[in-house]
Amino acid sequence: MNDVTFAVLGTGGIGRRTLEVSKHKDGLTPVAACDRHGVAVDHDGLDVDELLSATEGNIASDGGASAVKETGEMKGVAASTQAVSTDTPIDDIIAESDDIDAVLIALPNFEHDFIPRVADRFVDAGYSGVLVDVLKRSRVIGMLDERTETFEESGITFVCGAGATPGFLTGAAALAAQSFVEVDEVEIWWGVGLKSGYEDNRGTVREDIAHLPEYDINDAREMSDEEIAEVIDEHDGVIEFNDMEHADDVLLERAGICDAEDVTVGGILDVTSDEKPTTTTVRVTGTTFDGERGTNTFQLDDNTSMEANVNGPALGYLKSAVRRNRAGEYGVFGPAELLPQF
Ligand code: IKT
Repeated sequence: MNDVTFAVLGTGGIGRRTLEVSKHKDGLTPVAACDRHGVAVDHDGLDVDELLSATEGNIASDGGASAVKETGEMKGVAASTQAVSTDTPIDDIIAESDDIDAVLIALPNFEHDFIPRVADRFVDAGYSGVLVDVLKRSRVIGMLDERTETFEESGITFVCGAGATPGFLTGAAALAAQSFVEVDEVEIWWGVGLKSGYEDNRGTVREDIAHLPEYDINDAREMSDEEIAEVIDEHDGVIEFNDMEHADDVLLERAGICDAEDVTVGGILDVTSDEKPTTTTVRVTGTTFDGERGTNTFQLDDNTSMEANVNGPALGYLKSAVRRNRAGEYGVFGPAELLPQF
């Protein structure tokens, strides 16, 4: 497992931080990255520092899906000396994908079927390997499940929801559930402080706003940066989310741990501070074989950043999926079914 090559689709907060985290991981070589207007490929390994400094501070508010600012000056990946401008970035990566073990899809998913459709393009091109996404919404998992047979025939191992939540925290819930023979409730409660990280993570914030009761995913996609800023101001920079449609529920259900309706996800986002406004906690309540009722609790340290807690696991699940793929295991997997590799 010391020879895993991977590509990143999207160089917003998640795409770029994944590249950065991979520098600290043994045996993971990033060989391709793209955004809407540029693609960089080097099968011997990208120069991550150069790519990061070229893209740092110039991503667009859609989280890296776009790369041209109002000035018309080329920004994003196209600004890297390793990159070329392109109108077909995903196809360009697909064309190079024969030698790529895994592809991390780090694109905003404002249209629910967007990630499944990206997967279809890899299938149509004959790709066999690993696809990993960090999607959030419960309803997308069914769309991927429908493709299970196709992925199996293609030799694709697809890991869905491999960020923090769903992802890391779903996996933690699956471990915490092992004490019980009956799980009654899973509560996931996250805290994110994003003062200095706000610019980098505007795509994630936009996705979060779609979870507020007054908005939906279409509103969030269409809103201007100013309108997003107004929503944040209306909440004095601290927004609480309850009953988020996060795929942790269906991912825990499909792993046989509990019913989807017994899972709740919520949290607090504070863009006025880098401190977490609340401790990220997973509480799993259930009954043991010998009749005791209890709650197992898993907490993240307040000092570990969202970037660390999303991108470490995303790469951990990617490595795990490559191992499965090499062993001939194909289809759709969730984070409650795989233990991420370190
Ligand atoms: C995600 O990207 O996984 C979801 C985001 C929450 C991250 C929780 C991180 C918790 C922590 O670092 O303590 C959010 C819903 N966009």
